[in-house]
Amino acid sequence: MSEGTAARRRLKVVCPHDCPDTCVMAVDVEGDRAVGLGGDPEHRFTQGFLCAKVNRYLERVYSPERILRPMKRVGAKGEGRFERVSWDAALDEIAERFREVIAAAGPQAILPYSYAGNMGLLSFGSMDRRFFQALGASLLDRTICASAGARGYEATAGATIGCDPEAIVHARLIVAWGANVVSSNVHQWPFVEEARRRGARLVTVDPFRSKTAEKSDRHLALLPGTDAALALGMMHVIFRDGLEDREFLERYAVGTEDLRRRAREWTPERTAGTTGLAAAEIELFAREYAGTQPSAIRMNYGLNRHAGGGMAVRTVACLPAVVGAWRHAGGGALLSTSGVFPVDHDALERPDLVPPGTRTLNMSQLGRILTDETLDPPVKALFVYNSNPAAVAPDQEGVRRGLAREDLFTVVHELFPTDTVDFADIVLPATTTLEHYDIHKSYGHLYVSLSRPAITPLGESLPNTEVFRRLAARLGLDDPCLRDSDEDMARRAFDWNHPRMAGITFERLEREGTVRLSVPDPYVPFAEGGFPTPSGKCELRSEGLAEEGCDTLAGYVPPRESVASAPELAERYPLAFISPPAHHFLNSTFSAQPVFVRREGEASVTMHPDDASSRGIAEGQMVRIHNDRGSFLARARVSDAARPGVVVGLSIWWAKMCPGGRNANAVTGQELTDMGGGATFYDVLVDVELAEPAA
Ligand SMILES: Nc1nc2c(c(=O)[nH]1)N[C@H]1C(S)=C(S)[C@@H](COP(=O)(O)OP(=O)(O)OC[C@H]3O[C@@H](n4cnc5c(=O)[nH]c(N)nc54)[C@H](O)[C@@H]3O)O[C@H]1N2
Ligand SMILES: Nc1nc2c(c(=O)[nH]1)N[C@H]1C(S)=C(S)[C@@H](COP(=O)(O)OP(=O)(O)OC[C@H]3O[C@@H](n4cnc5c(=O)[nH]c(N)nc54)[C@H](O)[C@@H]3O)O[C@H]1N2
Ligand code: SF4
Ligand SMILES: [Mo]
Repeated sequence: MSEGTAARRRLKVVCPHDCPDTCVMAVDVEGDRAVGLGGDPEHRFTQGFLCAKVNRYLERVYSPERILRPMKRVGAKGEGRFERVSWDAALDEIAERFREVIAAAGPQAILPYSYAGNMGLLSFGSMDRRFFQALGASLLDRTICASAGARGYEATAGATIGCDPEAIVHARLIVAWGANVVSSNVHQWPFVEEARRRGARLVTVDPFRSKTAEKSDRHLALLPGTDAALALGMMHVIFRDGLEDREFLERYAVGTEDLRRRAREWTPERTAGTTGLAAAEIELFAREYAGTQPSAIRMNYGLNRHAGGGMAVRTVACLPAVVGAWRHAGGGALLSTSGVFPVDHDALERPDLVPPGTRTLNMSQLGRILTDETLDPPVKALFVYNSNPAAVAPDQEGVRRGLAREDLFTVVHELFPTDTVDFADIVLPATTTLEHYDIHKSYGHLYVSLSRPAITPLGESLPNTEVFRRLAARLGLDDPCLRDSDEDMARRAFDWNHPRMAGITFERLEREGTVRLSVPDPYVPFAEGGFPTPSGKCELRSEGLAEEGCDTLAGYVPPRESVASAPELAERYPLAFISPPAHHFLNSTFSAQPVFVRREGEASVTMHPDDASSRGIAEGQMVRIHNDRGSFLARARVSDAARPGVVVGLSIWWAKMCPGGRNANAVTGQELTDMGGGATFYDVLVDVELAEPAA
């Protein structure tokens, strides 16, 4: 059918990006071309709109910059010069190089590197895992985002299950805690607004006056990494004044007396000293929190990117039990809804294929992995997909040194010529969500969705699943699961017999596209206890943490790099540096799309007028942000949106689009969090200096 005469049809496709909202989009297609796109008006969470980024998705799908054919490196590593090759030639070369690596150093010298560039259950982790596991490659611990917070939350509540995001309309007090809802969870915002129309107040806990803090009734600008201290200070006031929900604690929590004793040490004055807040602010917030029910704490991951990130989330997650907020619809805490979905990861990923004794490498330490000469076997082949480590991984200098190794064979499966692509030996073209099949859970709502292709893959692009299916065949791997179709895998993506899937079948999903999990509406998971912890209660003390070398009682683990905890380092680098998401970027996705680059302007850092003037820095000047790990250049924005002592560089820019070719991760480090082996992106001390001669 020619395009001109084709009838227009509307199809539903799921947004696959790493975002809690997991929107369903309505896509208008004529012939084989998508011509329009918007939010699905029938989806209760999407509510008919998309974010500023995905509204312009067709510009991404049909971008002239898109990688549409396999390519092979012709320039030096890092240069990004390639020539076209056929899929056959590309797959043959990968198979041959993998065979050589296996013969010389064993299969564990091969490392897959992926994260959540695509969160579809198939694209994120299915045939890829099967392939690398059947091959015997090193395993990757995917820690770069949420592993600390998830572990901390689970220690307290048992699973990443929290209050129903839609029920937040019933809350009377909403706390955005390390969460920039307006930018990174924008479909939660209408529910917050509705609650406010009904009289709720919004308090934001964030070192930076984010877009969400700007729109809040109150903003508590604490020092980075001190959230657990604030939570303990609140508990001090709550217990001291008898504002706790004694009955809830007695029936549904363990460790209350221990926590009460610990909180006694956290007087408002001590808490003020640690958090940089005023004692009166802490008193007021604690009483407001305890006295306003239902109260909902919407955490996101901002507070988990610190040395004590696991404990921070764990301790904040204790607050709703202390005040009994879990009793009410719209009360409690929410970090992620992931744990509500009975995903059958074993069926998707087939961990039974992993050869015994296979090592696991932590993705947050890629620089070390690629440059450590004592690693046995060393990593000789790297396969990157769903990720852009040259821009997003900490310690950029280390990562780049590793990626530049002449003896490292690197494959990158991508849609765009990212910083990481520049280091590839072989580049493979990937599809967008409009072009492939997938099935989705969400980490910010309670709906399961099926996503079917709306258009034929552009150029020679292929979905992740098909690339690994073809590679498995090329390498002669013969487990039948390596030949499963996408639909075969989607049919096994969930435990359909789980009570939360009651009444939901694959066929129903095929008919309806999106289905709410079979949980009460509103879902009030812990109104009568029932925490999925070992004790069945909310674990203010969690014995399981002892094995991980952590304090079993909720508490405070200070930042690794702060003026208080590293005074000697702070003499040279006195400013805390955080690099949270820019409104128009999604990690480093969209960071080269012209319309969003225009809207974000250029890489910048916001610093408080006091910190700027003491360094002779004025608005708009080019500055160098530096520490012992590295440095990058950015435009200075002088504003009290950053609290004194804190510098904020909204991220993540492609490094090659920044002056000097480095972004914020030039100064971040590879040290890990207290729990979950997570990255510590916001646990960083720097100094800032003028990078241009004074006017
Ligand atoms: N537009 C947009 N949306 C996104 C993303 C994006 O890049 N852009 N990224 C997606 C991904 S991968 C994720 S994980 C989520 C992340 O979404 P969020 O968790 O909302 O983002 P974060 O950068 O983790 O930080 C949120 C806020 O925490 C603040 N913060 C930093 N350190 C601290 C601290 O120590 N304590 C407290 N209380 N606050 C702190 C930051 O200033 C920021 O305003 O969003 C997803 N959605
Ligand atoms: N300084 C600093 N660094 C950070 C953070 C921060 O706040 N500050 N945030 C951290 C966090 S929370 C996260 S989650 C990580 C995110 O880091 P990444 O997971 O690397 O996320 P992106 O940078 O968005 O890169 C994803 C890439 O996957 C590609 N992609 C999309 N769909 C597909 C597909 O179907 N197949 C293939 N093969 N590729 C696809 C996209 O084009 C994109 O280039 O970054 C971390 N890094
Ligand atoms: S990035 Fe998030 S908010 Fe934007 S369309 Fe996708 S799921 Fe929705
Ligand atoms: Mo993330």
